[in-house]
Amino acid sequence: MKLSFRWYGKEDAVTLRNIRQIPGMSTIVSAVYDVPVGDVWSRESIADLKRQIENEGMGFEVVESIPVHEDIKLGKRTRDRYIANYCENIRRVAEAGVKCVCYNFMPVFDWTRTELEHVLPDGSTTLAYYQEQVERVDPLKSDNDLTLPGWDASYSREELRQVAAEYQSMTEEGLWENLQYFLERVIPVSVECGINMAIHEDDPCWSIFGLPRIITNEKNLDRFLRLVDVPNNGITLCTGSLGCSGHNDVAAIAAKYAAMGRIHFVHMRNVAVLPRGEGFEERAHLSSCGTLDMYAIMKALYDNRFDGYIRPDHGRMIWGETGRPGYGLYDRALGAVYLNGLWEAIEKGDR
Ligand code: CS2
Ligand code: MN
Repeated sequence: MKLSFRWYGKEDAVTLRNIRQIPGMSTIVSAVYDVPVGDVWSRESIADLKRQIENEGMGFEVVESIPVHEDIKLGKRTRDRYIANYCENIRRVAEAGVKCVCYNFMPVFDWTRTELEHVLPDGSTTLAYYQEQVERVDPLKSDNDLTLPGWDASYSREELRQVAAEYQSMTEEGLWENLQYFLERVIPVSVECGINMAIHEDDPCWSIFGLPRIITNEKNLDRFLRLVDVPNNGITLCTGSLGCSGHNDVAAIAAKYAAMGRIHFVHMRNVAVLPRGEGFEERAHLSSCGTLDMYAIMKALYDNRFDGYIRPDHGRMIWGETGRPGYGLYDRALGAVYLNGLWEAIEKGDR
């Protein structure tokens, strides 16, 4: 495995020097964050990221994310222009030495939580999703002033309502068709440039606000991989996104797709799944802190010869740290060290 860490660029309170000091850290996961979704990234911005990262002795090999414009997901006529821009971004990051691009295909909302600072018994704070709170928020009613943390702040309330409303007539099948249209155009470019495309599962992995979500379980991942059946069309295995539903056996899923060579990137995160569909809380990486067996997942990857990138996913806020929800330094660094430990033990146990 290649240990990696997400960095939000110069604006990030976590510095590249901080990250470099985590043992075993080799790769930075980043993106050009200051251009609107759908635009072409400048070569200068990409080169600048690369230069900063390499100056700290690490590599810039994973992009998370090149976001997919809503017009592509909606299948609008304007999508071809955005797909052309997407392909151009793939070419440009490939020129800079990037090997893997993470993205998602979730309508309107990326990850959704209802609390960003849920206090755990040890005084740390974490991201949590309570179904009952989600049900009280309906983004389709413009007179409803409730919002959820993590929503794209670039949308005004009214724009959010409008874009969400555009999906009302779309079925899951419609979204599948638009995903296929996108992949049929983008994957050949990624093959040509030697980039592995890695779709991120929907987070959480079920429909919210009546919007379709399709990258949610093993059956749908099978279908996804068959849409364009080449190795470059692969997945980001996000353990927390799949694992927040008790129906997904994450270790079995890891084993299956690693054996097929279709996992290019892994997000390791532990969650506590609440009973009776009440939701989930993100927890420390250690298996005993949540529902997921992190050892079993790492072993499944190892046993099936996974050799892609892994990063610790969201961390809690601990030791008084404040910052970007899920993306502080301390708990993610603890996560990285834990992943190193699991991997070393699995590897040596195998000799
Ligand atoms: C990330 C996502 O913070 C997170 O939960 O995993 O925002 C992720 O970057 C996107 O879904 C991938 O496009
Ligand atoms: Mn993730």
